[in-house]
Amino acid sequence: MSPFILSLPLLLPSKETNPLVFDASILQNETNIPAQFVWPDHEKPRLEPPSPPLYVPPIDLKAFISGEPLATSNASRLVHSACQEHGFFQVYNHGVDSNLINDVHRIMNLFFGMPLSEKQKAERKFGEYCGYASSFTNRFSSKLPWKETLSFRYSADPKCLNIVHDYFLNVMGEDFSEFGRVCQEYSKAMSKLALDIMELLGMSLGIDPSCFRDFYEENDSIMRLNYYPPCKKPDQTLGTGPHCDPTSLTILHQDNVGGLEVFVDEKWHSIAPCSDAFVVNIGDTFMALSNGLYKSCLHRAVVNSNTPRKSLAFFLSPKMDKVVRSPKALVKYNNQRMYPDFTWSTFLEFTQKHYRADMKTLDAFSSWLQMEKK
Ligand SMILES: O=C(O)CCC(=O)C(=O)O
Repeated sequence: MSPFILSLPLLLPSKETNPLVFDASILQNETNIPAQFVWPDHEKPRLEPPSPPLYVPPIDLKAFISGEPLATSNASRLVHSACQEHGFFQVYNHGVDSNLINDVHRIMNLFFGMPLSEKQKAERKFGEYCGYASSFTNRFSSKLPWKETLSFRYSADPKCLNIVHDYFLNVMGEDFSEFGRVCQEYSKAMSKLALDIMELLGMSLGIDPSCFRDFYEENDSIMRLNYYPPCKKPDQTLGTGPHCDPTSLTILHQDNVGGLEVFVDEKWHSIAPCSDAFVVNIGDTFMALSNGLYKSCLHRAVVNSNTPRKSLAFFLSPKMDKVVRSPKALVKYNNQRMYPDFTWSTFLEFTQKHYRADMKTLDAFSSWLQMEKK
């Protein structure tokens, strides 16, 4: 057995007691990757020939915000068709300072470059969604993703002004004050951007643009830093397995390495990196809010043999107790409500107990809610 698997036995031991851990600094040089990271043949990525890129319309957000009628209707039209088809688009001229984005990439290099024992000070506990995790090893015993992540909560509630900074200080100590400050600032910028995008989504659905902006004003979101070490067998594994985001809206910044893929028309398509733009996608909760008009689509990340890859994902979510209920104006399209009312806290709990690596989480959750109500 390879030395980087720190605990025995090889198969997943009892969840709380003895989780597997991997040390990326060793694992990235292994030519035989551990069986837990080898995905079944039908799910292995086809790296050659590369999947054709997906067309994700670039939206000039500044032009949209300016309110200029032509720019506004163009943006709204492009977003409407992309979200009906697959739920992915890109925004540029978004107003987020490029120095801030570079700062997050810089601190990520520092964080993930630290020895495993240091990173483990922030280790994510079983059943929690915040903290450092390598490969979700305490949740699954097979099909492990080839990545390390650091996740933390962001809240736009004015009572939680320093929530991210405080998190870093509490779990990592005073030396991480600068990390915390940068991540706090970045999360705040993402929250602001998400609210602008919510206006655009509202307009594209033909409803009052303030409707969704107001709904997410005090959002309770999750920020995740993804670090994908190189892998000597990139055709055997996946950095992030196929999944739909249960959250509302994801705003992703990827470095220039590439690896994000989306499942459209029964094929995996890449989304080329663009450092000036953010990739935006609809999550399950917004799909419910739009009464199923906008799609939450299956996506994944592949890895490569030479270059580490980084991505920053901001997962917008409503305040925990807000009721997710599609506005009346959107019900007329389908003549019925597609999903029962729910709160994000119930859905979050459900996803932690009943993980599904397919497009059916929202359907399974809806059925479960209806059963509970009977
Ligand atoms: O890294 C990427 O490109 C995708 C990340 C992702 O899908 C996730 O963190 O849920």
